[in-house]
Amino acid sequence: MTDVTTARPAAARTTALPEVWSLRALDGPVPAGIAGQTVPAAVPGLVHVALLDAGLILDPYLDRNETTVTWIGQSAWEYATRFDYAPDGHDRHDLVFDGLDTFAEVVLNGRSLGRTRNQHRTYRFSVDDALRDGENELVVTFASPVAEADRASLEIGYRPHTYFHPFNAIRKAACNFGWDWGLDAASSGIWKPARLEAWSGARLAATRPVVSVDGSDGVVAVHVDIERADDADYSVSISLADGSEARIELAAGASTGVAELRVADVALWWPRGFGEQPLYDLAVSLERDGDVLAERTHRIGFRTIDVQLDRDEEGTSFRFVVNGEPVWIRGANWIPDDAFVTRVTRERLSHRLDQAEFANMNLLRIWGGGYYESDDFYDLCDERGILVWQDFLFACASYAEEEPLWSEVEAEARDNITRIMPHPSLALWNGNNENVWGYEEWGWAKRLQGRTWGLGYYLDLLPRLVAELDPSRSYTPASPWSGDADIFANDPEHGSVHLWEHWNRVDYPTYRDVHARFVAEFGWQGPATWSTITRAISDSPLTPESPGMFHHQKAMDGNDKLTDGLVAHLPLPDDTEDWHWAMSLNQALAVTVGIEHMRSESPRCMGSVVWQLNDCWPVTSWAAVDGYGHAKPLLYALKHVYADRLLTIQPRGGGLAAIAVNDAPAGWTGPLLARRLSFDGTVLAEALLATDIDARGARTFALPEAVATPADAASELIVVESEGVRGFWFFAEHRDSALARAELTTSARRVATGYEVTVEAGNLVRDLALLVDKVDPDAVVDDMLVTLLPGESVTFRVRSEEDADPERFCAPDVLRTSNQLVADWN
Ligand code: BMA
Repeated sequence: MTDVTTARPAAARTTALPEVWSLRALDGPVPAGIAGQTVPAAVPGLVHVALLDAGLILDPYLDRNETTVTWIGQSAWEYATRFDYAPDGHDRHDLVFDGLDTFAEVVLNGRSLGRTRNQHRTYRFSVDDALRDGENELVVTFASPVAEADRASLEIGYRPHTYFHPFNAIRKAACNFGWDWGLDAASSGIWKPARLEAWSGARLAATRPVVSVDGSDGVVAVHVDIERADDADYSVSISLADGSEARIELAAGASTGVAELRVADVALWWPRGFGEQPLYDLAVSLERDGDVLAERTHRIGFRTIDVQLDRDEEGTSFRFVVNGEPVWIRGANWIPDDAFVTRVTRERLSHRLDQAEFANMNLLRIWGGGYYESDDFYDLCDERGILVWQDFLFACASYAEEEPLWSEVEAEARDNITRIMPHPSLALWNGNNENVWGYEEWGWAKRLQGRTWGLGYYLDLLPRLVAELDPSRSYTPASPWSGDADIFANDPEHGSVHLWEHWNRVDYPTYRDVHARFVAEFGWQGPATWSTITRAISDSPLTPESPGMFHHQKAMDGNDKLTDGLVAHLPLPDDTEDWHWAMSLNQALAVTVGIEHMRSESPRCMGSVVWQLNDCWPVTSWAAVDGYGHAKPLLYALKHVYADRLLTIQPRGGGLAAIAVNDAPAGWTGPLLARRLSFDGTVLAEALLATDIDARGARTFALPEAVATPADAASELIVVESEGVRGFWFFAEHRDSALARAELTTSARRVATGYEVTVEAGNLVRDLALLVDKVDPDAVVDDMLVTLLPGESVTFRVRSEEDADPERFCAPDVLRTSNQLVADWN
């Protein structure tokens, strides 16, 4: 046991519990070799991770090993530890668990402290009747989450849900039971820190800084709740880094208070791309007679954030406005970064957010089938200016509103709103993922036979709790959401929309047929990077549908959809590495088409949140970063299409138009050159257009007919450029175009940080990419998906510590082009 705080007589004292406990299976279909064994288990941690660390199970991320660990979620588990306690003079002692996953009973020295049924809550047990001087034995048992979900689904009554288990009958991360990108591996464990807290008189129960901006002043109203063990007079002192201070007096009987601090000429917190992220330390301390009993700090930021859903002549807006400035959202959806989420460290989150920043993103939406994220996640977003949209944890299902769920949801929401609300990056609370849409369109109403389905959470309970605990934050009941319960939730003209028909059934050029106000989800599948696939799957031969590959594709008819989505654009290769490149490229092309269109409709459309940034294991999915953290080509496409300045060519009014979208803080004034070229580089027509685009503005330039009309669609393109920004339009799909074999002159050399690879194009080369992970799985290249006109060249910078032959980067399996896929096929 380690002392975490230095004790003064009256000061609360926190003692961490041991970091390693012992774990054993209690009952269930436990394999003979594991039954009866006790293994060390980290706390925080999960059963799967402990068994993996002990070498008792196969890595479920590899091959089809997932099927060999299903027994774990069907079994009951026991975590046990011992700790010493010596009387410390305090009169109250609590065991605090920040998270128990999920159906636990906590037993101290043989005495049951209570049972839990909600992974997303914090639990505090008073242990004064059970704590012993000297050695204490603490046991936490977990019932099978699979069995408990099944049992609860009968008790509370069937409710429609997606995928394999009734996750909606209990409060545990939905995707832990499998998803269309997820591993079906429900775990158990003490998944967040646990500790013993000793205190006397009173303790700080909650501190909620409600931030606003008043003229040039920053204002923070600090709400404080204490838990009392006596009737003494307490005071709370509050100080802000700028030197301002305030006090709350809590006389006998009073347990809550609020004090306001004002900062003159406050430095505003901005999302990235708009300004700095100044953070102010806010310290709150609970005192009695001058003695400090407890302290807590937050890092706050002063800004206003509104999400505006206003009726207008075109429907209903969906617009993020920060400090009065509309922000065009260049976002991605976020899922848990590991199927065993306790393995996600701050360092890993930081790396993932680096990748989001690399792709020029300014918002992440934490999707409701996962978790309320860790404090580290929000801290890092605060520092970087990445806005956070947080779903409440309801996804793709209907949810009973009866007890015990109603009270569990309320308790969970109170815990998490209070925990997360101090963060300036938090922009929006959202009631659920797709549940209103699902009710309206997926046939749930019939199956529900009049039962509750969750609307009471989204329209009543959750907005009430947000208004009470986090009154300055915006709330939407659902995603998608039209702004009005009487308007179809997924109406593109109203509010947020999820666009899935294109991937599931239609094709990606039809993104251009939708004139949305805000796209909160849309996406296209692609395989993981090659190094990830070959690390996770040992099939021989490895094919798109060999057993391991097929197992790592969780979407319904996923491979058929991949093929259907490819063949209109690119030939379907029969070689697996070519297939891998074609599908990876097509994923990037599809999302590019979608986002260029959405940005071209700015400001009618005010955001794109692509599905999805990350993965939780090695799998074929919609992610831009795969399950081992490697960027897929899509991440580079996002970097291009989310750049501050975008030039795109779009069909408009029967012809073509160049649209310049300027999300930079400065105007864009350079002239715009539009050329129709033959693939051999001959200029067939050109026009010089004057630009004058406001900061954060957009402008449409109709292209003259001579530029917009091809003589031979298969062998011509349009290039528009201005101030180093380029946009392309090809009149024909890749597969129907006269793209020839790429004529490349390459040179590669070792440099201090890795390699430099220079590629010169002798002819038109499309979508040049370096799949550097084939040389070194940890290598990172600075750009990808570059199109070169004849005679142009590009130098790629590869970060790598591997000592490789530089020429490897120029080999045709690494140095990829779409010419490779098309030329020999024609
Ligand atoms: C969206 C998400 C997820 C799903 C994704 C891909 O609807 O909300 O449920 O993983 O589609 O199908």
